[in-house]
Amino acid sequence: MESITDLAQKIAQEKHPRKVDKVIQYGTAGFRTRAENLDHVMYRMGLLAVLRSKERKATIGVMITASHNPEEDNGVKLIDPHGEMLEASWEVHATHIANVPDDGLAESLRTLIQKENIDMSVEGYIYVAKDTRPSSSSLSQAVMDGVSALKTNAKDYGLLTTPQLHYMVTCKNTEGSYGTDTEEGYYQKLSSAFKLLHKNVSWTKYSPVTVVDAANGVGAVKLKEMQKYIGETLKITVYNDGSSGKLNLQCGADYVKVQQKGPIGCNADAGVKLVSFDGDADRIVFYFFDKDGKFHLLDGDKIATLVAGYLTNLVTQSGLKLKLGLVQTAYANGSSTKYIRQQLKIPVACVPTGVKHLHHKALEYDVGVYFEANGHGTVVFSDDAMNQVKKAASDESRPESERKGARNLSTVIDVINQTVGDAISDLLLVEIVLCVRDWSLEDWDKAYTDLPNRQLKVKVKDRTVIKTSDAERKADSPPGLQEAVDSLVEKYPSGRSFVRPSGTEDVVRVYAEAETQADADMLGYEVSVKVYELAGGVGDKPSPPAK
Ligand code: G16
Repeated sequence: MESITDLAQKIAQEKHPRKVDKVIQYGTAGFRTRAENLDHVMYRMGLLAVLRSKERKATIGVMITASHNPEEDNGVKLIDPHGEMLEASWEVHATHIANVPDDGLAESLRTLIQKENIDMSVEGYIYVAKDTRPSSSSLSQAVMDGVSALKTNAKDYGLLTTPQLHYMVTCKNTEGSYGTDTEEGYYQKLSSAFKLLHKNVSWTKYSPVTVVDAANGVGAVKLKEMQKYIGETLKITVYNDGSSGKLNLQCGADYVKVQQKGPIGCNADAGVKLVSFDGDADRIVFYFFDKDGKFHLLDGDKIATLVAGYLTNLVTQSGLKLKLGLVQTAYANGSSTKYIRQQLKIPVACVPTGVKHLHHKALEYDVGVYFEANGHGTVVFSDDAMNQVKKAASDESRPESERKGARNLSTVIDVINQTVGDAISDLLLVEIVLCVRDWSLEDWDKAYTDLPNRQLKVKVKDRTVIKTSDAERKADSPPGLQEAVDSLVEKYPSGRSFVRPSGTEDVVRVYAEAETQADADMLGYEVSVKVYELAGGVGDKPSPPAK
């Protein structure tokens, strides 16, 4: 009789054969490449999700998205039981299963089952969702085929933002204590807490009007849905909503952050609160134009400082002794790190790119605020901190002011999607802080001034030749590259630069900051040339910045 793994292989060979030889790696946030090369990967990730689910004895999530990448790409992110990204040791299994030749698939599955000691009689369960890419439907079907090949049930949510699926997985695995695993449950929980915090606050400078560029992605659909629950409390206008433009093309959080300008279709008066999501709505950046038409960006660093400052106040007011910390990556602007240390006086850690690293580090604090400069981040509270807050909120022996602080903290916790960075939840959180502080975006922007910076991409033959250490701030290989970067950096006042291989695109990323924009642009360019020369650049050499 054929075993279940043999059967899974047979289905792979017949319906989802591996047609490409190129090895694909589980990157910063899962597999990501041209959609036409992903069918077999998706089928196999359906299989892998089932094994992970049986091993963890919990529901696992599979999100079909390539987030900020162009529409032609697609990808898959696997979600572990507590809504976090797939554990690193299983990323290795995922890469192996994704790349094994078709006729070796059954054997590889058996080896994995044995290695992880998986009890195949345990019933697994999988939650699946997808973004709005044209390729997402058939790729989602490939995942479902993988799940059913191992005789396991799945719930297909259809269209969701990535953070919504993280949320659903957590709700299911906490048996509802985190919330209800439905879209309505998500909107209800976040919007009720938001409205409660917004109530009875008066303002003169804050504006409850926000204009959102949804990157022509799934965030548009879901934010419009959220608006129904929020009502008049916050008036959201959504554009780049997928009705005409292409996903992430000249729009979205990544475009705005990297290009340091408004997206296509952005046509706002001075001071209007503007926001961009990315393609799967797990990133958010804010910006505005001042009266001289100058563009001001409030990125993940600024969001982190705003939120951390607010939470610190609430913790102090509640009288609780909770340790709050902030986590950033090398992309964090030097001015933000200085502000966090010197003004907010909050401990700050630096980890490699990828929310999985930030999330993990943030869990070391009672209240861990983490944000990548690109707008990807959230806040996590330890179980103990959540219990303390809940208890303090109703502890009659405490002064009313402390109870009020704890009550507000407890409500804020419900606005936050703690499972992963969530553009919709982060939007509501920022709105609360701005409203309570009675701040316009200009007021928020004044907290500190970013050092001018530039991000560039360099195409190389094989980006894995670049190996980094010290939270990606040093390039250990190829030989000579770090020395070259160091001597370039020395030429520029307040200069800083690093290079790292992207985990979502086939490029090497270069970051540079300096005291003036011209210096940051020149430093970025010079470092890019060194990458091109020393790391096997292909195509045109990087061109100098426009004068
Ligand atoms: C993903 C990750 C982020 C990371 C970004 C860019 O974002 O979740 O943590 O910052 O990729 O990564 P890289 O520089 O390695 O390409 P998203 O929004 O695309 O899923």
